[in-house]
Amino acid sequence: MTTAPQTDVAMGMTLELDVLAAPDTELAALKKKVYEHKIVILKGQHLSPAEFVTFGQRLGEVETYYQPMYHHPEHKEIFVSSNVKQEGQQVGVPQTGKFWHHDYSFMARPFGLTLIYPQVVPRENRGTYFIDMGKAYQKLPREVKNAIEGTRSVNSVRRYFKIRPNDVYRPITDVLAEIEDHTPAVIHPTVFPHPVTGEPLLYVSEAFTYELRDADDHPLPDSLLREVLAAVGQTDPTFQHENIHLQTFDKGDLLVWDNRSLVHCARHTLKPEPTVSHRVTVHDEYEFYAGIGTQ
Ligand code: 7UC
Ligand code: FE
Repeated sequence: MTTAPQTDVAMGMTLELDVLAAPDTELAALKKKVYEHKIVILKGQHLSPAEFVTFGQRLGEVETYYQPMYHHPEHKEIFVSSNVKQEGQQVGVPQTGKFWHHDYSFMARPFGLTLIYPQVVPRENRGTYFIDMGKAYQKLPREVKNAIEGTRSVNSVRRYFKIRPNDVYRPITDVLAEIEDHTPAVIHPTVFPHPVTGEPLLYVSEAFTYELRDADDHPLPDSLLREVLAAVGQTDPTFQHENIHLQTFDKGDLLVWDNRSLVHCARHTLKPEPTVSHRVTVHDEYEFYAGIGTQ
């Protein structure tokens, strides 16, 4: 384990890999590259939906999204983000993830790896914004680091839960109560070491984190959470903050990223362009953070 900040490693690298035929040793090497560079772009992929799921299963335990509305019609393991109708039918959900978040941080056991395989790539506004929350943590002012030491973050999907077709005509209080019942707020450490690199990671997001609590479970002033989110770049409406990285991709690219280290935000398209992407999410062989679920 190293605890040194990885300030000299650039975010994102490309790799050529036959993801189905590669031996397990190469998949282990791929994961090491993901933990080191945070994003790996696998070029020139031609995978069917079933093969994409198989690749995910080769990397670990695939997590199926908790809401069926997002599922690929034939492969529930694939989360579909799409604004393109198929035979007049909506498949998956349009406009997903247009807010800074870690995937599944509102769940008790988030996953370490997110895989995105774009199917229809927009011509103009392609790409996803990322912030490396390990590097962002290193850059926090000392007094902010001190103020959040030993604190915990409280996370909920409630602000970004999507109204489902069947929710039409339901009283909003029923929908809100259902969200709290099915996905109650969860508590994670505000900072935890990456299980592989040892790098301290700041685990808060503008979308899902709604409160910080001290070690005795007392809420901290909202101003501290707002200060942290602003300092790392998650409240910059221009996306010009120095921590923000725009990762572009082409058709045939398959992105694998470190969902412990990175927050991401889908690009706000200026024009409504067709966009479809398939996502598979994977628990790697490490605990999300040491001791998760035992507190
Ligand atoms: O519709 C969406 O943007 C889905 C979001 C609330 N959750 C994605 C995730 O994996 O956390
Ligand atoms: Fe996401």
